[in-house]
Amino acid sequence: MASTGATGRPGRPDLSGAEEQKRNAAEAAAALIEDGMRVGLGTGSTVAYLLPAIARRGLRGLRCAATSPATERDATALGLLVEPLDDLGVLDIAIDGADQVDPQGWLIKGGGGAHTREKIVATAARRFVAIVSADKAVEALSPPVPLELLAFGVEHTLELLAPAQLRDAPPSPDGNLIADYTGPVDDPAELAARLEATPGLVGHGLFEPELVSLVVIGEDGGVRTRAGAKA
Ligand code: DER
Repeated sequence: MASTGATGRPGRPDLSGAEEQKRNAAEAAAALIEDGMRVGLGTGSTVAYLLPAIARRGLRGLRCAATSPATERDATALGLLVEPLDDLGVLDIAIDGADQVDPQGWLIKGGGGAHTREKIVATAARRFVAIVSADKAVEALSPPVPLELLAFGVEHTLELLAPAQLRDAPPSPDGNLIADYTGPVDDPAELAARLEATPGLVGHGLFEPELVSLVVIGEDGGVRTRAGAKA
């Protein structure tokens, strides 16, 4: 018989600390989804709680776009309909984890290397909701900032982006290399502009506040939310 633990709910085991907080944030965000919505699904360990939370709701007519092959596989296994982003048009909502969230609403994403597709999906959605455990809410952003780089001329690109180094990670699903910028992140807007002006950069993990509609921060026993700058 499945253990219910102190939660008293079958299939919902007791968790503690950051894992419980991730689950609380994910379940609160899953509650924002309604029948018939077009939904962007992020990638990572917090989204691993989101996918079953969405599936459990038994909503009708959901159409989802995934930000990674892993999410597509996991969502499909849970019975969610996953389609190419370009078949869905504008998404109603996208929900994803983050590595850091600062008080101004900037995010750093890409710990799992999926940040380029994640930013495309976040931008394709009317509402983008970030779900994080409480430790991800920081006073100031700090390195690393994940990067995705074209393989062509990558040593030259890394010099332009210095300090930056390739990550020991597989290429992205789009065949690009994953790297990290390791310098200061004192002015995220200035750094984002510098990264975007560098030839060879495909994507970076700084998400500006204007991309984010809501941040759901999981806590022990609940969540708190912060409105983002995107209406
Ligand atoms: O790799 C990513 O971009 C993830 O979304 C990351 O930002 C959050 O991953 P986590 O939920 O495993 O911490």
